[in-house]
Amino acid sequence: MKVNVVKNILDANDRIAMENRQRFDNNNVFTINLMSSPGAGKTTLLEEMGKGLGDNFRVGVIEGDIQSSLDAERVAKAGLAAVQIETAGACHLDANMIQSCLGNFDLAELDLMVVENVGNLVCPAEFNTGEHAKVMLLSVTEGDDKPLKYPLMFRESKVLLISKTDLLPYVRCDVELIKKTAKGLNPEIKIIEISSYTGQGLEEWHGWLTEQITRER
Ligand SMILES: Nc1nc2c(ncn2[C@@H]2O[C@H](COP(=O)(O)OP(=O)(O)OP(=O)(O)O)[C@@H](O)[C@H]2O)c(=O)[nH]1
Ligand SMILES: [Mg+2]
Repeated sequence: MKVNVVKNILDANDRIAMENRQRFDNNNVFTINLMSSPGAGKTTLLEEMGKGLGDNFRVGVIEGDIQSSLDAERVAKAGLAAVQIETAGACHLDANMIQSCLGNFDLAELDLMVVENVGNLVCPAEFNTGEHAKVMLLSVTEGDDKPLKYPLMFRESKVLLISKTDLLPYVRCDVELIKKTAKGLNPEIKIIEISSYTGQGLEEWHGWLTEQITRER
């Protein structure tokens, strides 16, 4: 009985996720679900994306946080159209939350939508929100054992951004080990080393996004 209840919730989420996906596709909006532990650098990356992509593409952002609108305020300052969802305790975003806030955007006016999920290395990977691709960050300060300890997000993501590489001289982190373990879990995963502080890897990241946006048009 308990198993059935859980299954029904996930079925309902997938149904709403399909409706969201249909709306994104109808409006030619490429959508990513951006996930990581708290503080791995998602919002800082979005601020850099505002500078790097803002002239060529119209970008919308849905910010998910347990509390506060700080992240939406940051990305709005960077020139991106932003809406904040406060989950009031929930540790992830689901398809219903995304559907409830899509009315805040003129989707026909957007090229790219980024859903910045709640900072959490586990639960966000369990829920489809209707995105075209899940993208995750793992910062070098979190430890090179994380793919083995938290495998689901690495399995579900199309892209792994290894972030804060400017800190590598100061931490014990084997980036090659992260890559090898992540590829073992998900052979198709694309991996880019990035630093929002120095700009390392951002051109490649923006290039990948540009390819996907152009394909969705
Ligand atoms: N050294 C270094 N610090 C970074 C980098 N990117 C972000 N930070 C710092 O890391 C901290 C957290 O960054 P955020 O962008 O707020 O992280 P987040 O993933 O959005 O955090 P949550 O939304 O709370 O999960 C801030 O102090 C940033 O300045 C980077 O490339 N290098
Ligand atoms: Mg953030």
